Amino acid sequence: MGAPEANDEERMLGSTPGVPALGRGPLPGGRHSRHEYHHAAAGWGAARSVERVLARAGEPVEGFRALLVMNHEDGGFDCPGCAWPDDPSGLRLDICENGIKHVSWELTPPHADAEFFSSHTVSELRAWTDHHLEAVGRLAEPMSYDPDTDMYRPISWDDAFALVGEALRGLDDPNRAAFYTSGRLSNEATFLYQLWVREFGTNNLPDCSNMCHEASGRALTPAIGSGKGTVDLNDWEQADAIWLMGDNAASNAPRMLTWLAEADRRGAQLVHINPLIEAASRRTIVPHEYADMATFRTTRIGTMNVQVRIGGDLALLRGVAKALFETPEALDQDFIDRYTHGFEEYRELVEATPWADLVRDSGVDEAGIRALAESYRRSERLIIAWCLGLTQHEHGMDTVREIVNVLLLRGNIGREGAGPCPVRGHSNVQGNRTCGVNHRPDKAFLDRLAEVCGIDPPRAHGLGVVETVEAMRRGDVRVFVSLGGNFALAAPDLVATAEALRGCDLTVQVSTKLNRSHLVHGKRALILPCLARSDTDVQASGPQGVTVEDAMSMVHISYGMKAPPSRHLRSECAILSGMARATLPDSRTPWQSYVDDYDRIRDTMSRVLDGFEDFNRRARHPHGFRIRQLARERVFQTASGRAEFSHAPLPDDVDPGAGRLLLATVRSHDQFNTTIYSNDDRYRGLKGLRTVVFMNDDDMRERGIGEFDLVDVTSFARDGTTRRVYGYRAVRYEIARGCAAGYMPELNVLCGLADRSADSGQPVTKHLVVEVTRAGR
Ligand SMILES: Nc1nc2c(c(=O)[nH]1)N[C@H]1C(S)=C(S)[C@@H](COP(=O)(O)OP(=O)(O)OC[C@H]3O[C@@H](n4cnc5c(=O)[nH]c(N)nc54)[C@H](O)[C@@H]3O)O[C@H]1N2
Ligand SMILES: Nc1nc2c(c(=O)[nH]1)N[C@H]1C(S)=C(S)[C@@H](COP(=O)(O)OP(=O)(O)OC[C@H]3O[C@@H](n4cnc5c(=O)[nH]c(N)nc54)[C@H](O)[C@@H]3O)O[C@H]1N2
Ligand SMILES: [Mo]
Repeated sequence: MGAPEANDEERMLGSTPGVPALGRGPLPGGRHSRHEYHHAAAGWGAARSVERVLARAGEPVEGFRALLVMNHEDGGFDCPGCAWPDDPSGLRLDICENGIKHVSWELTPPHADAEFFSSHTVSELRAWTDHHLEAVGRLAEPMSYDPDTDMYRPISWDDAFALVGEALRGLDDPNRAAFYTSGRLSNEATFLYQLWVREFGTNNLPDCSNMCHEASGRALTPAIGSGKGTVDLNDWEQADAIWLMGDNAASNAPRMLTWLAEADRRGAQLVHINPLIEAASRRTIVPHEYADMATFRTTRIGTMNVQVRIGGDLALLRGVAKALFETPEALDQDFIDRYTHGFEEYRELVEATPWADLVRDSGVDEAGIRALAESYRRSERLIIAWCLGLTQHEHGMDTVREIVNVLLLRGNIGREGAGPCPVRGHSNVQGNRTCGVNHRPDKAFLDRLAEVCGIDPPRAHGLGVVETVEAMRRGDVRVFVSLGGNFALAAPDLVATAEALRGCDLTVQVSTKLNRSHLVHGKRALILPCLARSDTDVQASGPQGVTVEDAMSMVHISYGMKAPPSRHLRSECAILSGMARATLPDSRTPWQSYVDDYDRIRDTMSRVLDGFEDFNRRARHPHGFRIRQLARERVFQTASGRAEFSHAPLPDDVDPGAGRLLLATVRSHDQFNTTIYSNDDRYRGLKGLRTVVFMNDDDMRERGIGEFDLVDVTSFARDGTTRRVYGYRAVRYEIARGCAAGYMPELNVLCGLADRSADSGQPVTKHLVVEVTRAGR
């Protein structure tokens, strides 16, 4: 592993013709390999990989102690990884390989300190890969960018807050600032954040949801009157069919494997709908079954794999509906009559759609679609779960609504063991929305906020992620504040996003680890280091807990367990209150009192937020509480007061054009979004390489491309512009014909700002139109 070189920055962008691109993981040693993965998902390979990560983190004993209480009812802290719920029965140990990686990565020593920053210029650090930046360790103290030396220098908290306040008060319009959130922020910090931002006077609250499940929330609301799923883990125990659409559970929600394996054991139908055949669709050892791991006994999971083409899910679901309509007894007519609206129109639309169109658009033959419908017909209770494979598309909202349509046909909403289940990403991304991070807040929420908090919140909608990048590029947004996350690498079109950030007067990053967003900064820049979820948080009234909401609307309190790695760190609530006071000197909001005792934040929240009554008491209940979900009780707060069938036309963008492919950007097994642990992707059988394009054998042969050949990838954006990465490697994979896949964030280069859904505003990062050619041609 060599030292980084100056042109490595270019190579990470893949922008040098004829030179192999560099991934954002550890510097590759030049060796990469491919093997078929025959073992179970989450078996011994997972255990060994955990060992390696813990060894690297350097604090195995502390690390293990923190891990063993993670996700447990008595005093543990909530896993900062994915949003899959804990097991309320406590019967399942429920820690997973990837959760362990995320926590141990958080528990690293604070080596990103003043000494570190005084030894490296920012230009020098830019040539480091993103893995190396985070591997430095935890951020140790507040730092401010000094343009004269091109280095970050220590700054006191008071001076940092004053700088933020001054910059914001100096703007001629509050809408010239934007405030980003990544989904790890606690509910309490989220509430303070949006309160500060709205009291300051803008709704510019872009968040990672804008790139993640925005389509799910926006589609579910008009369909069932709530933007959230209706199921909980009890339903997962009762379902006799579970469809997993566009979700790589083995890597991204490993604790779900437990539930899939149990469902399989009781004979439930499990269907994986994905253009890639992923590991979780075959066999697994569920994370808590250590005895099984010792004996290599695997649990079969996956009764059916439906290899849809990219963007073909709506057509597939409509085909299922078409087959169901052939046997009226398959429909729950009673439910449809009592609880739904728009059924006849939907039936006409479906019946008028020829099989040929459905087969062409889904990429699944008629027999395959009918087999799926038959499986549904045989199942009494169906859960349809989905993740990014469905949302990061132009027609993501229509597809989510088609899921609801298909569930409604057999009365599968509002009863045990059935319903829609968006699998959320970040551990608290759902809670961020509930607690007010939303650039399109509804009137009722703003009215309550105004009344309870005595502020006058702005009413006009604010900017989402891509709109923020565009506004920064135009010079309309001058100050950018980021609570967690890594905007510079997570947003589309990395080159345009970097230009946008560099144009700002001030960028402020509240973070735990060094990342690209600290190096791609505004004229002035601050790094404000905060406590992580695993750190103890002591304020005037004593140790503080914070709450999160999981993907199934369960809210529970969590306490950090470990002494903070540096005494200079502050909690997110304290940093927010410091920035708020400096920005709003005349504010009547009791900022300091909120920080002294988070119960006071929760008291205010209980008066503003629906379903948070008696918040302080209920959050301390052993497993917290479930936010009431009316759709679960078949009360649909929609325009008609019933669940709404939708009537979208079939998407018109499934054919990328002659010679072109549709490319989906996905995660490897060894990364958490922009945090890259290694260059391996165990379940896909790949070692030592991230700059790859997974392709179908026939598509490779047609282009004269062999395994590991160097290829260039050109993308065609909607505004007619093209983007290119050079020096990637083709890898043969069981992926639908005409489709390709590669890793985010490397391939974010290929997604133009114009490549976003007109419906949801989401970048279409699972639906890029590309050409793959042998390198140098
Ligand atoms: N370990 C780990 N856990 C994570 C994360 C992580 O990076 N690492 N990220 C977290 C976050 S923020 C999120 S949002 C989730 C993401 O969880 P996932 O949604 O599982 O993430 P992706 O890797 O983007 O993969 C999406 C899946 O969609 C499939 N797909 C692509 N296009 C289509 C399509 O057109 N139709 C269908 N049906 N499928 C398609 C891909 O083959 C892939 O299996 O995971 C969360 N959990
Ligand atoms: N092409 C493409 N692009 C994508 C996606 C895709 O599938 N394809 N997925 C999108 C999705 S689903 C998402 S959610 C976004 C993710 O976008 P982000 O949420 O912006 O990115 P992360 O990589 O999760 O952020 C990691 C950083 O968060 C900071 N951090 C970690 N823990 C904490 C904490 O407790 N507090 C604070 N303040 N900071 C912390 C650390 O400094 C770390 O470097 O990316 C999106 N971008
Ligand atoms: Mo996400």
